[in-house]
Amino acid sequence: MNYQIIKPERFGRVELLTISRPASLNALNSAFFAELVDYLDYVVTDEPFDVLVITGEGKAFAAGADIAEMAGLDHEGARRFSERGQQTFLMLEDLPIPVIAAVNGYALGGGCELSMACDIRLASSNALFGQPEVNLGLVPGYAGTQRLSRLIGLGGSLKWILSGLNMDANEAYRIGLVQGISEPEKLIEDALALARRIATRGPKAVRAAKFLLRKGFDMSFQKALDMEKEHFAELFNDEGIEGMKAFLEKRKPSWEL
Ligand code: DAK
Repeated sequence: MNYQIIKPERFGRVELLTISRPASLNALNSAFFAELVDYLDYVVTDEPFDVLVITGEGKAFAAGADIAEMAGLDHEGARRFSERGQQTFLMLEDLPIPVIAAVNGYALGGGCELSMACDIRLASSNALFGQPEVNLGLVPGYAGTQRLSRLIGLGGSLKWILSGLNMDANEAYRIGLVQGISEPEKLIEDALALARRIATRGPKAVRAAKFLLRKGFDMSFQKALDMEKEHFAELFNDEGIEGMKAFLEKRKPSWEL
């Protein structure tokens, strides 16, 4: 597929994906979703790199679902619209590799929901987060009502979603929505540095750790522990052996097994 809106750029074992529709503040429209689904299909099938970083071009990460497109929907169309967004963001969340959102500006509505489907959020100091759907007489429709409370708790989520207020990067950091703040000109460098750091750890261990954290979150504690034990043991069949051997031999591990 020839992408018009998403722009992938490879940096070794890390890929930077830029949402590029700056005249509409990267508002998420049908064309964006079609391209993202195609791209995620390719990433899941080929796993051609180890960490994905997502950012936006210009002054927005994404200012929400495309209101001009949404305004024409009827009841059934809205259900499909919401379902497509939910499924796409689930695909993103379920990628076997880690995904970092480098939030460079507005992350509102669907844009905030997109960042929350990523595993880690780094924000530029001028980023603005919010779920302003109630200002439009709507509710978040891309899992915002569910992911925000899982990330920051119910009380804070009720405050932000019911008020439709925006929060700045410092507030987002304080409540745990973002995991780091960078000066705008350093954001991509910092996000790529974190991505490279992750990409040079044991690739199977990183994938297993993401899977355990994500899947275990919605399971009973005991079931999650059983699952952890199995993945822990599995790594002793290959990568873990090399990692521990390298430590004892005082050398860097070679993950090419
Ligand atoms: N959709 C479409 N176009 C948008 C947009 C959006 N979300 N946000 C901005 N734009 C467009 C503007 O219309 C403008 O276009 P032109 O007039 O130049 O053609 C251009 O981007 C630049 O925007 P502004 O001129 O407004 O720029 P400012 O710097 O003055 O203001 C702003 C920036 C981010 C404060 C402002 O643009 C703004 O308030 N934007 C809307 C933010 C917002 O409300 N976002 C949430 C969208 S609702 C559901 C499924 C999904 C959802 C809900 C329900 N179900 C199916 C149930 C998700 C909903 C949303 O995400």
